[in-house]
Amino acid sequence: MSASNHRLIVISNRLPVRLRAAPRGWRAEKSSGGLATAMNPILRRGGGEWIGWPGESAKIGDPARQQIIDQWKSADGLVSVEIPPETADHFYEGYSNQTLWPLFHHFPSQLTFDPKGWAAYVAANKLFRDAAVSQYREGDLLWVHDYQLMLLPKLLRESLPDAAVGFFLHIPFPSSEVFRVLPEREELLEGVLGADLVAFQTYTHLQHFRSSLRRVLGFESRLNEVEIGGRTVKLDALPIGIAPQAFTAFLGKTETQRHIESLRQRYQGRKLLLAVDRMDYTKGIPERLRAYRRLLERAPDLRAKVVLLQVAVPSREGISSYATLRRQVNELVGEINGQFATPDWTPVVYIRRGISRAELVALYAVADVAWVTPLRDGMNLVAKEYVACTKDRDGVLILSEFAGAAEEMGEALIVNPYDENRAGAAIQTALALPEAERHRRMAALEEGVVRNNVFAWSEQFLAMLESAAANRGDAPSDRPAALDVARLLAAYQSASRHLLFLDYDGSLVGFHNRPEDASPPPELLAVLKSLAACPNNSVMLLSGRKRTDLDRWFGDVRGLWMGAEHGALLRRADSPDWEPLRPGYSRDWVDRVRPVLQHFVDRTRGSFIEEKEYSLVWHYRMSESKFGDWLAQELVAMLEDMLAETELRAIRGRKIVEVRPGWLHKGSVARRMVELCGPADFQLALGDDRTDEDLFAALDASAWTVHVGAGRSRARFAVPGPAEVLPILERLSDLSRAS
Ligand code: ADQ
Repeated sequence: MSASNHRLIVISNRLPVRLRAAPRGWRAEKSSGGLATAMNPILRRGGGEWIGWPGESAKIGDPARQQIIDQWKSADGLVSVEIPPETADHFYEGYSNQTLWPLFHHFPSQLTFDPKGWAAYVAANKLFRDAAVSQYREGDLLWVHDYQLMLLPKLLRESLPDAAVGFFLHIPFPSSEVFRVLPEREELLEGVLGADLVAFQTYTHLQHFRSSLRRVLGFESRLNEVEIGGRTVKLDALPIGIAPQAFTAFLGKTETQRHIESLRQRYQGRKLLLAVDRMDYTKGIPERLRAYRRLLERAPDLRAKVVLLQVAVPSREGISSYATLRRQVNELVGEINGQFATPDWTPVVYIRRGISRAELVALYAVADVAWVTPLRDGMNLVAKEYVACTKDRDGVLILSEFAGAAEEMGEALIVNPYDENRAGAAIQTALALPEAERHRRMAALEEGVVRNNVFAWSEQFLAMLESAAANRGDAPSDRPAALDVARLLAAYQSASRHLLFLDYDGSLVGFHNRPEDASPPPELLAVLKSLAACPNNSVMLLSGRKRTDLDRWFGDVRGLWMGAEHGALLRRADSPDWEPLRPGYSRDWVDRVRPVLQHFVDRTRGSFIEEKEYSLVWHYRMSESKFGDWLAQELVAMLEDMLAETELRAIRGRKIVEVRPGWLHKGSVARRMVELCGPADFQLALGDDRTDEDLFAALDASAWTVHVGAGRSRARFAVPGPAEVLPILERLSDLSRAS
């Protein structure tokens, strides 16, 4: 159990209980899902609460209904969110289940845009917000679940800025190509980013999310975090598990044993293939049935020796695509049985209803093979439940490569559910596996299921949430304050040693269409000479430019330190030579990356490649601005994938995309400079773009970090543009001369 003393508030679309209209009054049904099993002990211990929709919106305010809801609240800490029927329909069946669900499972063909869907989704998320805000007490942990509530983290952040908010997505996050189909893609991403921690079932989903942040919002993220509005949002992959005991405990019960006995008798001498699903098009039920039919056609010796038992619990029956699926499954079952059945053998046994835990556990215990082949699934708990319940570790799991579970259950037979031939062949392989092999695989799977159980999962999530919330403020405020020049001058004057880092393009001079045109004006050269000549000063010009540019323009400024190519090359104040930050570095990669950039040059009139010793740069300042920005976003996303295994990074600057080694940034060279020059009680860093952010980050918190231009930065201060910089440097130089 987590050591935390914080109270937990779980917020999910559904409560772990459900209200149902009965002929006379109301009925409450309990859900024994994995989430409820995991959360209940934590909620009970900390006096926590669970906020959700009771699953029914009829007759809100009816006294008998209200009585149940009040009792849930006082006895079990279950807080009902009342959603008016009209909103509930468009929110739940509409936007959640007919837009987000199909799209997130890579089924754009099933997508419908309900015109009232989005407004209802927003309205419903606000109702959840109101409920959470009314229950919240300082120090509580708010844990938001799943795709129905993607706007809630941001809504909570606005109402409760200091609250610890976590978000877990149970379903897959789709590839950015699919995600960006959504008209409301920006709002959804920004909604989720209101949380302190956003977690997914697998790294693949996490990577997809990061790629959408990049392509849709233009946000750069690291593997495990992203910064927004001065906050750090932690990102992680935390695969959900089951509560194994909640299943194994049933193995010993008389009722389960009775079921096991009767199943054994009924299927004696035959191999039982088991499939258990919610009736949903993502679960691959028709595909499985077709694979089974193909198998029976191709392997006549298996006929009468196998039985496929398909349990499908009805789900979302009000949605037409689900009704179509149901018909399709009915037909396939009828066809297969019609084609192959004999008086004493039915090839497919089809159960279309929910079954009791005892029946389910009995089926898991006796099945020779579990056939778990969703077309797409966030995780899939059936796979884990089967593993927990196989008796004497005998049994084989066939698992779809498109289930999140496949990423951690490598000892299963992994199949592509769309490949009917191979999926059927996997059954033959499973049935032919030697006993020792079956045991070996099942023991390894079981070990994982027991270790990575749902309690470990929730504890890990909550521990990470606490730490993420505690460190939320570590991200520097991204809105620097206007620079108070008088204070800067006073600090300079009262210090005895000064260290100055000056970026060039965009900071000391404005931009030119061609980089070679940006030569320094005489008054700038004069002030640099004067500052560099002062013995109490160490002044470094730190630029992304090539050394030849810097030599040509500043080679005769005595006493000036220079860093070329973001500091890959260093020229000391007392030397005309350049020394590399990493001697012996090989630039073999350039020939591989150049053609990619060339491809973008060919598509974008006015853009060109600049080749440096340590990097390649795509410049698009002269091309159409919106198109260029959009292509740059695409290019960086593409390069991020291509370069994932290398030390190279693709970085966006002002109207450029630069590819260079990850270790090469202004922060490294600034640290080296501090080592070489010794301590200074006044540090100033001036810069205008992304590359300067590394410099700002590397300096002490007391350094005068100044962002040149508008917009976000981790610098403490800002000035409007390069025009303001020269007069400041001139006044510093006057002070130097005066002292
Ligand atoms: P689901 O899509 O509901 O969950 P899944 O993980 O398979 O999918 O869970 C289904 C649950 O329902 C299992 O516990 C299973 O035992 C039970 N069940 C299914 N059919 C049943 C039947 N006929 N009778 C009784 N019980 C039945 C979503 C995501 C998943 C993710 C979970 C948890 O879609 O990918 O694994 O959340 O995060």
